[in-house]
Parts: sequence; C-alpha cells; structure tokens
Amino acid sequence: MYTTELKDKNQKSAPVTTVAEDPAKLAAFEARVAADDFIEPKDWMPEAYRKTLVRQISQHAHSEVVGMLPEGNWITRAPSLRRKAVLLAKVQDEGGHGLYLYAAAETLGTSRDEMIEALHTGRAKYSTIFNYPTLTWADIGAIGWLVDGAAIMNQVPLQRTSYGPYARAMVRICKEESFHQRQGYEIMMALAGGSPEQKRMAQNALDRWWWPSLMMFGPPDENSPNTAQSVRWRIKRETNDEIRQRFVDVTVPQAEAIGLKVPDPALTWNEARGSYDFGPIDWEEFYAVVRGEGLVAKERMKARVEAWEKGAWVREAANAHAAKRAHRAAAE
Ligand code: FAQ
Repeated sequence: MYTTELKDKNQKSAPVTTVAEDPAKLAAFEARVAADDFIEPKDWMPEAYRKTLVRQISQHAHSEVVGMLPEGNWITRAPSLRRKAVLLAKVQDEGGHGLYLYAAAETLGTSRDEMIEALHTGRAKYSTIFNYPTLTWADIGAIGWLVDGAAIMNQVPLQRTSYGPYARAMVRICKEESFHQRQGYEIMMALAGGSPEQKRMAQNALDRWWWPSLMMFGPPDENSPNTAQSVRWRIKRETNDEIRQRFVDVTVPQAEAIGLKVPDPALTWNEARGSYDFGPIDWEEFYAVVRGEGLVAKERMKARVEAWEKGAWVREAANAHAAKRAHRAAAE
C-alpha cells in the first residue's frame, strides 16, 4: 500500500492491483459515484478505491505534518510578536489538518499508527515541497503565499471528492488554508514594499519556491499513473495539469501586484486560451526529490522521528488518563 518507489515517468503500469469485484455491487457503486453521492465508511466500495484513497490521504496527512517543520524552524526567529503569534497559529493548524486526515484514513481501516510507522520508515510519501530549506524570513512568506496557495488550489476541488469523510475534512482545512495563504502574501507584500534589501529577499524566495510549488501538483497528466482512475471515481475532480494551470493564472498577477517577477522567461499571456503559457518544469528534479534526494529530506525525517520519540510520554500520559477516567466511570 505504501511505497517510496515512484513509477518511472515512462512506466505505464496500473497503479493499483485490481481484484475481481462483484459486478452488481461494482455497478451500484459506480452509479452512486456518477450521481455525485458521497461514499461513506460502512458503504461497500471496491478494494482498489479504498487503496487509492488511503494512498492519497496518507500522502496528504503526512504532508501537513512534515509541512510543520520548515515553518516551525522560524517561530523563534519571527521578526515581531504579531508575526510570531500568527505563525504559531498557522503551524498548529497544519498539525490539526494532519489529524483530521489521519482520522479520515482510519475510517477506511488503516490506523494512524500504521501510517506513522510507514512515514518514519520511509515507505510513505509526503509532498516534495517540504524537502526544500527555509533560508530567510521571506521563505515563510513564500510558503504561505505559494505553498498554501497551491494547496488550496488542489484542495478546493477535494471538498467534492467522492469519499464523505475526506470531503468533510477538506471543507474545514480549506477555510484555514485561505487564512494561511493571506498571511504569507501579507509577509511578501511587506517585504516587497520595504527596503531594497528586503525586496531582494522576497524576490530571492520567489525565485527558489516558484518551480517547486508547480511540482506540488504532481507529474504531468500523461505521466500520472493515478489520475485517470481517480478522476473516474471522482476522488480527484480535476487533473494535475488543470489545477497547476489555474494556480499559475491566479498567482502571476499577485506577484506583479507587489512588484515581484516570476522566474520564468517563457511566461506569456496566451490571449486565445485566456491563460498563461509557462516554461518547462524540471521533472528530473521532481523525481529525484520524490526518491528522497531533496536538500533537507534526511533532516526532515530525523526531526519527525525525534519529535515522535520525545513525545512518547505525552501519549502515555493521555492513555493513562483516559484509562483512569474509564475505570472511574465503570465503577460509578
Ligand atoms: N510530492 O499519479 P500521481 C500542504 C506521487 S498539503 C511527492 O499524479 P495522485 C499544506 C504520488 O503520490 C500538500 N509525491 O498521483 C501545507 C504518486 O505516488 P504513489 C499535499 C508526489 O495521487 C502547506 C506518484 O507521484 N497535498 O501543502 C507528488 O493521483 C504549507 C504519481 O503521481 C496533497 O497531498 C508530490 N508533489 O496525484 C502544510 C493533496 N506529486 O502514491 C504546511 C492531496 C505526486 O503512487 C505548510 N493529494 N506524487 O506512490 C493529491 O491531490 C494527489 O495525491 C496529488 C498527486 C495531486 C499530489
């Protein structure tokens, strides 16, 4: 179910093993999906649908939790009390998103412990974006603006994903992500309108985060082994390339509005399409980061595992407290 092995871009193998399903049940399931009904935990579903959901939700949940690390590094270095309070709240929100998503995956029969174990042993994926370092305060602005911006673009359609618990988790997550995006853009706005040095810092952050943000949407549709089936099952409502294009169209004017330049010499407005044409993405870099070769991949996983181990006493104390309350309630 979990793997760090990425299907090579030229490999067109089926992403999930198909098992023979009862044709009548399958037809009823597909009719419900086609009618835009939500599928709920106790409903019958094909095994491949369940596996695809667990795979995507696990990747998503881990991204939220690992995503706390690059920003967490800056909480103690935020330039003012206000910025510190906002960043602290944002990082806590990301932890909450991870929890809603782990809970959604649990309704599909995969426990949080299993998922966390898969993450810590390198078998589960998380977004490539979090394997890039946060070098300056402007990176915190760029993450909120671009990374949360990309996350919202991807997650808004997921509010209508066909699996009920995932869709409902996304409604709340999207509300919080839009605050995150705005706080990031506000940081960028302040820096871009500040001293020449601050503006350079903002431009430098945009230069480094732009292309990795476009990679967040996943491989191009023709090399995405999961998209076609996931769109058929309405797990994904749109394809990787469609959402990536929308992100570019919305974000380029935002950069221009604050006097920053998107680092893409090929970027041009295409009047006929009503969209921007943009230059080629370095997919070799994407595949390398997915394989675990990101600049700070090892550091991220070390920090995650350490946090998990150091937090063991909290989990033990919470369990002991719950057991004590249950014991008392039973005695009464
Ligand atoms: N990084 O066939 P597809 C956030 C993998 S949340 C790593 O196209 P699919 C919040 C993919 O898993 C950000 N791996 O796959 C925040 C698959 O491998 P597998 C995360 C990637 O699932 C902000 C293989 O490549 N959001 O940022 C990536 O149909 C700030 C083939 O790809 C979500 O996860 C990647 N970028 O489409 C937190 C949203 N892209 O599993 C803190 C939900 C692809 O077969 C601070 N997920 N892969 O071994 C999705 O919508 C989808 O899973 C996609 C990929 C669109 C990411």
